[in-house]
Amino acid sequence: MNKILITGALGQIGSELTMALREKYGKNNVIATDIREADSPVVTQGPFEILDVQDYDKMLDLAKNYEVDTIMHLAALLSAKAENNPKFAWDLNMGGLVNALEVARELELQFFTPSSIGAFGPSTPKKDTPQDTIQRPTTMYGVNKVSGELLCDYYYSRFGVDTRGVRFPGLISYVTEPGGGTTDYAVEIYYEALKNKSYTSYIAEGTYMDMMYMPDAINAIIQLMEADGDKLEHRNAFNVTAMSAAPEDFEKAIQKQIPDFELSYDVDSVRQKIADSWPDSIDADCASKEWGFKPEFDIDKMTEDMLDKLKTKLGQ
Ligand code: AKB
Repeated sequence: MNKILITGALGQIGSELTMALREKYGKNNVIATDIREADSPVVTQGPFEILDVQDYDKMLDLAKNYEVDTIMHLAALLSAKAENNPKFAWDLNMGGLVNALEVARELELQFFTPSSIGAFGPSTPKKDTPQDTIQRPTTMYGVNKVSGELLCDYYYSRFGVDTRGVRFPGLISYVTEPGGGTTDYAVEIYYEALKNKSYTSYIAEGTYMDMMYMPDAINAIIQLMEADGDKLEHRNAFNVTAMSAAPEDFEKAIQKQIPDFELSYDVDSVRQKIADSWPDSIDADCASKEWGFKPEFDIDKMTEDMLDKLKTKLGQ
């Protein structure tokens, strides 16, 4: 991995991954692309191009012109948004993925794309969900993610494309807010804790989902991409997680820093149904064994850092 093209670079993962990769591989070696421009260092501090991932010809041209050897495909609609617009989600999530895989096949590039805990469904074992298990998701996002995992495996076995990926849990970060996910409450809660000392959760008490702090997610991507391919058995959809948490766990962790913080609930049935169909806790053993995955942040360490960084961001 020397020269990298990123799609969806202004999204929640992309905006931090782009900057981390530029730091490590040199700013001119990381070409950020997104469907829109924004006032962001991703756009101003290195190569940036407008790209709609449904435009195969432009994606191929950019990859050729910049002579990249790796493509990281991040552009996608998240779970709640996909559920509101399933046909568009299929077109964007699957159309974009197949275009990116085709570019990787054509130019012999290394390839990364994230899957998600959304690739599991109600018939999946809920606790310590194994790496290889039943995957019958009941959301459009989940259908996209399972299809994507299979498609990446197919491009590896059929065409020899070096495809790699992880199943991300909810990702928590202070840089860019997620948009349209089910786990977004776990980011909003920190903003509201600082602004109002209170938060109303759209996810019910006692609903456990896996979560991870963004620095651990960025390290996981880089570590997996740099791992010895011969040692990878699973390649495309490694379970990764740092914690299994419910809203009241965030409440307790925040109260250690802001004692008068209050949590209340006003459950959103659409997102609650999605959350209820996902595992409570996944098992990341294969990622640890095959490429040394080891997250650094638990909920308390993450909360301390998150509140600290957000205070600066919000000018408090
Ligand atoms: C979402 O909630 O849709 C994402 C995910 C877990 O894939 N954060």
